[in-house]
Amino acid sequence: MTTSPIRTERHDDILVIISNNPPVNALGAAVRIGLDAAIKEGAGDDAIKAMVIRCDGRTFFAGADITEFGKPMTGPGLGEVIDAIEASEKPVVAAIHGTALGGGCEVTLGCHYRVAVPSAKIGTPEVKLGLLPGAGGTQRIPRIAGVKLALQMTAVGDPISAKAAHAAGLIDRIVGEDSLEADAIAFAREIADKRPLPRAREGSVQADEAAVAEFKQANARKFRGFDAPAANIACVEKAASGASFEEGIAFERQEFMKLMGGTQSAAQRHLFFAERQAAKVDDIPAGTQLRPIKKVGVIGAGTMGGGISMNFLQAGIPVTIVETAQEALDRGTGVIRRNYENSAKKGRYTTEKVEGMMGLLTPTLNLEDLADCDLIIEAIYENMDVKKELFGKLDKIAKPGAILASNTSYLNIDEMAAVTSRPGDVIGMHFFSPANVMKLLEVVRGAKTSPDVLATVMALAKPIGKVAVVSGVCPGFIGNRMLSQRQGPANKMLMQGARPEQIDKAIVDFGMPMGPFQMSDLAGVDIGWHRDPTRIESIRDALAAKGRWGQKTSKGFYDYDEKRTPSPSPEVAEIIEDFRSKSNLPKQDFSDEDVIAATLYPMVNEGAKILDEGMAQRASDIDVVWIYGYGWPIYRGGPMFWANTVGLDKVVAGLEKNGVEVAPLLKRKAEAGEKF
Ligand code: 3H9
Repeated sequence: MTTSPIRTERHDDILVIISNNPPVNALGAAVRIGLDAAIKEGAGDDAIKAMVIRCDGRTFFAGADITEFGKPMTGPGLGEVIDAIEASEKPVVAAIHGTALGGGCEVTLGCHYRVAVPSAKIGTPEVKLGLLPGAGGTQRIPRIAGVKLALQMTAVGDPISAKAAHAAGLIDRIVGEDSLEADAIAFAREIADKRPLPRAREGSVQADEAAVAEFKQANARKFRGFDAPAANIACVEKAASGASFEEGIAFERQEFMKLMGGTQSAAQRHLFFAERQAAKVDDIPAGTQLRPIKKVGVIGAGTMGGGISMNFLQAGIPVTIVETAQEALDRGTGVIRRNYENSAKKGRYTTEKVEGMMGLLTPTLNLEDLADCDLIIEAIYENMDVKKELFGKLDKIAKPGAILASNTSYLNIDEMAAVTSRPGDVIGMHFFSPANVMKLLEVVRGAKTSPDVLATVMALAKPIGKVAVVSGVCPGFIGNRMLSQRQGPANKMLMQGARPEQIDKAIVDFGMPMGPFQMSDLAGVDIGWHRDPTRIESIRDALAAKGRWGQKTSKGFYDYDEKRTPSPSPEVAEIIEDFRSKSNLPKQDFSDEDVIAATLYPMVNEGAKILDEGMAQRASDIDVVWIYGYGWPIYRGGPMFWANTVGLDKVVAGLEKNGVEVAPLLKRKAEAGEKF
């Protein structure tokens, strides 16, 4: 027989109910069964006057056990357990540390009282899994804390601090950081005889239609495409509608089940596990000794170098930043300071914090100053010869054991490693622009990269707020290699009569932040152009020759006004028509679905090749790259997950129809009825 994760301890007249279910005390079946039994134990014992629920380990219950979702349920449901706690005739006190999240937060709301340590956080992040708090949270939070906070907590899902929760009535007392149990027991004794017991279900909610309208408007952009926020809002509105608690709970259940059965929640739960899985490198043992990274060097103070530096400064790691000219160095450090000061204006940082971070930055023109750095990242322009020369120099300057990294977005890491005497210390760290904002870090493992170097860089991602994914060495790595498959079909559709704005719109409606032509305009139409205005072989050449270089010249595939609002360009339409009339491709009408199939299926196809070649460890890693590096809609779970939902046979048929050679792995999986 397995032992229960729940145990009880008696402290005279107080029963302490303790959960020990590492790593995060998820509320799985055994925990629910144990909690239910412990409450009955307290109720049935005349010597017990009150109960305290607390957790061992790093956190209070972090929610329902997500791995149980979609499986048949055993034991009592979480809602039933919470109802039993609330119905208890003896007071129950939640003693919170770490993060009381989702179902964990809902357990506390079923308790009659809540105490927490100052560092605790409380929240209902279910919306981030495409769900809603389905164990009474949407009905109890507004009854305790009002509509406004309930909307924020459920539909946005960010946890709040113990202090904020205390102010809102969600926490009754903040107790000592190191004396949670003793203080909770003392609190329980204080209130043991107080009646009536405060029960959240008995509270009433003040309707606040203005707050709902304002909230919806303020978050419209953030919620675009997602189903769960609206369901969370509807539940809170139900609570405030005068409906009884039971009616509210029935509505909550109905909405929860709808979301749980949908593709969006499946996609969002997939991402939750994919993100954590990505951090693991299959052939590197978990306990691998890491190299200490106490000081970082960044070469290049341009947009990338500056953004990369900011990540480390924010994490409290000193950075030495190198440029070749004083002016460029001053400009780069000036931009970093301005970015921080702007964040401070928005309340994200205090001025002291800004000064503290700037104090960790050492600008220099001397490459030799990198000699004491544990990690050196080059972020200079993409030219193999120049990078090789730089790695040769670094090899002589860097101290033994220092990690030498390149931020290249497509060049061969092995070639750079080969010019050094220490190829095992060389690795790719591909940050995405803006590097201080985008969460993805593509870590490129060279043929000779040592396991401890890879493990160190993977572990470094967390403190600097990145999600790391390992890629093998291939042109463009995982992300850009797949992206390169999108432009060709998009251009081909232009030649068949589609308009840039039509293609972009279909892709934006799908949920991507921008379409291929909007992206060209942002990146610069002239990037990679041969720079000969008389040589016009493509639409791109024609645009570049006319100075239509994108947003930076206020015209590219679109015309831009002074606020950078794009509008379709008659000149571009003419250029496209000119090319189209000279081509022998038949004119065609494209539906949005045609655009999606033509542009995104080839990306999935390339993903299958990447997987087959072992350039990505797993399909879910590819999904993480696209969600955190390119803004693929989270509710579609990434390109490989999305392909599964479309049906791999349909993807294959679409590729064949468009004359694309189907990747063998994709074909095999489709034929076998398998998924990625
Ligand atoms: C819910 O509650 C629904 C109810 O309203 C209604 C029910 C009817 N379940 O993140 P970490 C695993 S929905 C199962 O690396 P950290 C995680 O996969 C839930 N497993 O640690 C990882 O495993 P591995 C609402 C879970 O310190 C390990 O724990 N709650 C769960 O960086 C460590 O996780 C949430 O959405 C779970 N609920 O962060 C909270 N949570 O080591 C989700 C974690 O094998 N969790 N695992 O890769 C979190 O936000 C973070 O894990 C937390 C810790 C902040 C708690």
